[in-house]
Amino acid sequence: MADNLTYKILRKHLAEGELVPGKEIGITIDQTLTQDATGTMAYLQFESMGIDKIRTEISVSYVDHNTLQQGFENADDHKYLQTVAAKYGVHFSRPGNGICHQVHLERFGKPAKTLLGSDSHTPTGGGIGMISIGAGGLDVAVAMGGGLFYLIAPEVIKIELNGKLRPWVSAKDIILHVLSILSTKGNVNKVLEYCGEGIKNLSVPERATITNMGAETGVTTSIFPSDEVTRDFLKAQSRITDWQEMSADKDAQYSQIIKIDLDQVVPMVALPHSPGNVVCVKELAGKKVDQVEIGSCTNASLSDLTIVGNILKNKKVHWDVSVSIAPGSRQVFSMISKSGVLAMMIDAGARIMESVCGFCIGCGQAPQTNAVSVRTNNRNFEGRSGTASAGIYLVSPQIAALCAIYGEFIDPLTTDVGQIPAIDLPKNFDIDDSMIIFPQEASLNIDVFRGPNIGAPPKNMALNNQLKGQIGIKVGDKITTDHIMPAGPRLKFRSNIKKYSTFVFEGLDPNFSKNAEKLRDSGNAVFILAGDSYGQGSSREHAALCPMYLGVKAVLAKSLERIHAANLVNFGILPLIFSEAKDYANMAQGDQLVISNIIEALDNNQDLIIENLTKKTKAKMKYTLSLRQKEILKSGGLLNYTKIKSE
Ligand code: MIC
Ligand code: SF4
Repeated sequence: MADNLTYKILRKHLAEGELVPGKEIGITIDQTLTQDATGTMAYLQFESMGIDKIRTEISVSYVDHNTLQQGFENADDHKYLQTVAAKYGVHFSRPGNGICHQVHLERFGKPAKTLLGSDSHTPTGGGIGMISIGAGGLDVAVAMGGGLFYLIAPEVIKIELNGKLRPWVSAKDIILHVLSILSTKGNVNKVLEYCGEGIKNLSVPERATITNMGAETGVTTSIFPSDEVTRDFLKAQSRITDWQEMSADKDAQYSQIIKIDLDQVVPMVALPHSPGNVVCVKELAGKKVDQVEIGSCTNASLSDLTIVGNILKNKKVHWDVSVSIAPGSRQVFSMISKSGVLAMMIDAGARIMESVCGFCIGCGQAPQTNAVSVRTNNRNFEGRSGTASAGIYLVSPQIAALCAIYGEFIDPLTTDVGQIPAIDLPKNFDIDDSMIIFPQEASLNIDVFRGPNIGAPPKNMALNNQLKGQIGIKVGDKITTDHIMPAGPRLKFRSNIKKYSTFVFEGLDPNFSKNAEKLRDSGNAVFILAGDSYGQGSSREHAALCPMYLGVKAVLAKSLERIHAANLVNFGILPLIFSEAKDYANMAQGDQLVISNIIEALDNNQDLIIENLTKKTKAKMKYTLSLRQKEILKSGGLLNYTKIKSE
């Protein structure tokens, strides 16, 4: 049977189910990664499973999100992560070693393997030819313990790249172009598989920019074949033995084919407040820019920053623009310092930041009121930067560097900015893994450090046959996990669910959590009413865990995003979809609802009926749940389900 690359790797890892698009399958996971923001909860959940040691080939715990240490919380959490990693045999990448996806690509990613990460940009690993999927921390904890990861066998879309990019046009423009075709909606349970002669001219980090930001379309993952380019990258990382060739069979089948002529791609920009609002940079030419931020797991590789440095060389950043640069990893940081690129940046007037997520997740560098902030990362959700009134514009490093110099948007294809500097990249990267703590047998008896910010993960109760309660909030389309569970300064409370829960929906309704708690304490269920694509963006399971803690029992939406829908199930919250959109329109915050006969309906695959006592109407709700997921829901979440199964 001729397989595409995705199915080739999935077939090798298939442990349960039938590999047919649309059906639920269980796959084995070779590698996992966590980052600190989702990691503390993932390891607390892992600990509660009572397993003595991880069972994956390799699991890595990165600290890259919460690195601003204002107060004890983050430092305490780092120590918890370090000690818990040592105890269970997890590699620990210390704060400052770099952003999880960048470091994983450099040091651990392997073609043909499966990687599950508690971060939605885990598909970055697709750049090296692995099946890399983002999931909630609890799913990653289960995988670390040797459990399967369940997903819907995806439809695979072939993206054929032909030709060669023009000077000043880059990999970022390719993925922005793809986003302009696919948008951020309607791509759940699909995989983007890249091929065509055009990929030969794309390095592994460039491919990784494309697979990284593929997450914004909502697909399960994206992947490139493993070829000579992959081999050269692994060789340069002194990891040639990790290479193997992998590509699709000749007659492989795809559900859709998209052809892109790279010669025709132009510099693109995603306008506020969605990565799907893509236009050509030309359309913004002349628009004033207030801030430029270069970095993140999308665009902070050695080649990205070497190009930026050379564009800035012997120039000064515009007097009215604040420019910061954060290298993607310590390897990149160290190499640009030795090559002179760092000096080019400093001399131009750029502010140099730690190699962490930083500005991308709103930890520092919040722009001024109403700012036009030009950034090289992957998300520009409203308020994510830390300044609600600012607009974030997502571009390539090349365009960001031009904005830094000119103080306005410039299209280098239609304005004469000179030739793009030619850069020479070294044949070998500098290898120094001393900021990674490798697990040692001797440390297995270690005491795990727990600061006062660490609280045990709350548990849910088994699902009731009837839910009676109130709509706690009504929200519109494209609500992101950043809307549900704000990051930035709130991030440091992620290991303390009671405290973090007080910020649920903070920006949309500051009273939500107080009201929900009151309802919960008086024995009422809380319902969330949502439009299309609810739960876009990050993998943060706190967007399900904290609402669960506040008494949310069901999300009633027009449609739901993959990772968030899975997280809702994992925490025992019903993910329900309106059969008719008009029912969403007819409901309002405060409406009293009853859902009856839930268990029987789930068992018999029947729609659930919501009775709106306030409006005296009824609404039919659908759901897409596997048998396993129904059992998880009935048990009150994945932790309860796993316990019941092992008894
Ligand atoms: C993001 O880019 O939104 C994050 C912050 O990395 C999240 C993870 C998180 O919420 O901690 C993600 O992408 O999953
Ligand atoms: Fe970090 Fe931003 Fe990448 Fe998320 S998208 S992992 S916050 S750099």
